[in-house]
Amino acid sequence: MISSILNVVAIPVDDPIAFTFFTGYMAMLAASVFFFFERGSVDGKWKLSMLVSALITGIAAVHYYYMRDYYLATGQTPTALRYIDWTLTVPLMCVEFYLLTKSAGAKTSLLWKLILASVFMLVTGYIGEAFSGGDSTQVALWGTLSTIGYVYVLYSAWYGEVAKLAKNTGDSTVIKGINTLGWFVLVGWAIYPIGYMCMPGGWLNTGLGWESSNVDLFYNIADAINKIGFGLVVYNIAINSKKA
Ligand SMILES: *C/C=C(C)/C=C/C=C(C)/C=C/C1=C(C)CCCC1(C)C
Repeated sequence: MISSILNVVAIPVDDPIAFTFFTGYMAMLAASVFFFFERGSVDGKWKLSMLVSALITGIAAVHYYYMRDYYLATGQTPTALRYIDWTLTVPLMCVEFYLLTKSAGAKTSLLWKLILASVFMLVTGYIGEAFSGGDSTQVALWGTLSTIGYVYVLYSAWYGEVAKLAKNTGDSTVIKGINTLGWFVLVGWAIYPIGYMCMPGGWLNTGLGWESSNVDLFYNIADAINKIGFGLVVYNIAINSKKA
């Protein structure tokens, strides 16, 4: 009664997914405030990277605010909100790679290739999630297509253009930082396909009987690791790299 009058949304004590939605929201918000204010204390050439870090976690915070409500009100996965969030934040992570390697001559064509690959990854993933209707073949097909986009970004960060440009910066802090971001893409980003395979028709769901509600658990944990982690790596580069 009171909760409906005041529009209070309670978090059940036995619902870890609701818990991660709320914690995720708070963590993203705090990270965003941190990156935004720390932007003022780093060298000028890193200010834009810091702002992008703040935008990534800030955009995520707003989406978590709504996703948390959606989940609590319906008990369903907020697929559309999730993918809107990712479609804005993942390209911004590509912008981070571009900004970090710009001093070594990164061109906007690199930025567009990374954005194109990540948008391809997300559009195909969205089709798989929103329209497969629990059909295993569809889930696997769209998941496989999506993985092609993922592998492109992964390759670029480890062996491709991003990795080569990082070396050419001649700045050991940038080289180490990009290497750490590469690990985030390899390990942190790999959590997402695990969540994806928990949905009805996914291998972990049909094969191992993992609950489909785990989709959001994996996505929420992965988002906190990757979005805040990326920002912290950038912050670390900004405060430790040699002054230009
Ligand atoms: C802040 C959000 C991030 C870093 C989101 C990353 C999302 C992925 C790496 C998603 C990847 C997927 C696959 C590789 C296959 C299955 C479908 C996806 C979209 C979950």
